[in-house]
Amino acid sequence: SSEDITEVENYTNKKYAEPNAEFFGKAKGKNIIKIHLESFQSFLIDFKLNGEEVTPFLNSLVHDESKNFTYFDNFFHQTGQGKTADAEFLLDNSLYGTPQGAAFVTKGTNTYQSLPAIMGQKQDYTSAVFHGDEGSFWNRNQIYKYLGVDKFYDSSYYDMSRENVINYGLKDKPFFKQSMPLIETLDEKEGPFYAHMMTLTHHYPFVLDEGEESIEAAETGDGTVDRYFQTARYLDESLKQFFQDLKEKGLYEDSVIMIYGDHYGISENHNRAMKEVLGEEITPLKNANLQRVPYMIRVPGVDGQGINHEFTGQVDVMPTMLHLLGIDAKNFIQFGSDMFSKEHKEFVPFRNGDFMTEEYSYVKGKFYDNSSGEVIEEPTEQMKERKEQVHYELSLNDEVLNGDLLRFYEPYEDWEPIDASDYRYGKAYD
Ligand code: GP9
Ligand code: MN
Repeated sequence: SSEDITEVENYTNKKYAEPNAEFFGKAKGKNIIKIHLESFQSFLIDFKLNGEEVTPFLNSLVHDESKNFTYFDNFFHQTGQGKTADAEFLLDNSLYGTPQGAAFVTKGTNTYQSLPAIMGQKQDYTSAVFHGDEGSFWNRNQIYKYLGVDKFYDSSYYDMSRENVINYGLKDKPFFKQSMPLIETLDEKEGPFYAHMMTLTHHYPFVLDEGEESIEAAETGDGTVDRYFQTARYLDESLKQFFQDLKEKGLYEDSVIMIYGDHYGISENHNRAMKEVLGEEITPLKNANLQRVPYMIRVPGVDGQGINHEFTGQVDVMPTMLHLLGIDAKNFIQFGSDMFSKEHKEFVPFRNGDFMTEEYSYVKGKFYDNSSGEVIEEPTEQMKERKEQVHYELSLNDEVLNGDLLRFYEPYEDWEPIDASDYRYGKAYD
């Protein structure tokens, strides 16, 4: 009911963080290109296998100041069973997925006040998702209509010949190549675009066709872990090529480029091999630390910060984007807050109720001191309160989703509720 949404609103209002004037409105009117790194964990950044960098291109974005990226090295995924779909959901709604299953599927017809719709209504953006898999996977071709995504370029738009496809779908290199003309079509439309590029090759079980690997596999004897580095390099090379193509088409300089990892690629079933690769025991705390995924962003005309150490998560991306666009996040129901804000709160909930902070972590029922790695036998009141808060935040989130509570909420006066029937996907409607 509307009373329930008031309780949620009271909470999200308190979590809201004021924009940072240095960034507010700096992305307004610019094209936004958002790149999804499938199964990419942050430990790959700067990682050397046999003395060689695994992802030299991404590393260059992190370290080359002239490239003007800001890299958040304490950014965590917050996904649950919905994996990729949860990451998409978190980034465009600042809501967590459901504790079980995938909100994309089970909450696929709820009312949302999501980023693509807001950008469309307020600033005339055309939003589009690019993905070389069938449109029905994760219920995308339905829920995107409820999120106000204007265009969905699924596998029917790509040349899915055998040599172009592996594992779940289109390989990343042909994916980015073939996406270029589609992006150019978007660029011809009036108003800026918000393009979401979803990669796929660096996905379990991390396979490439013969001759497509540029580095040797690791040698732990655990094939999943061993191949993980090779597909990561393949993804890295595909990005390098994509950036070059964007530059050639004149689409790089004035576009916001944002890159994020969706979730882990290596599960706890591979702790033995991971210990070998990282040279340390994979304890529950270490595993929680391994849930870092990359987040990097470049906003034309704004100096990159290099490496930003703030503790942040996927739920924080939408309010960050709103502020970059010059839209105050204040009146929206959002569980995250602006990552560039000086008021951003440094705790990152995981979907299972665990959470990370700068000094300590709560993992599988225990508090840990981050610097010593030791269990904190007597947590402080403040720590216990934080744990309760995380629990409360997640329960409010679930109320929003289960009660479809955004039906009862109007973020601003002339907000037009998203009407799914306004959206149609497929070449027939282009
Ligand atoms: C499939 C792709 C994979 O289209 O997004 O999803 P995941 O298995 O990572 O959730
Ligand atoms: Mn995924």
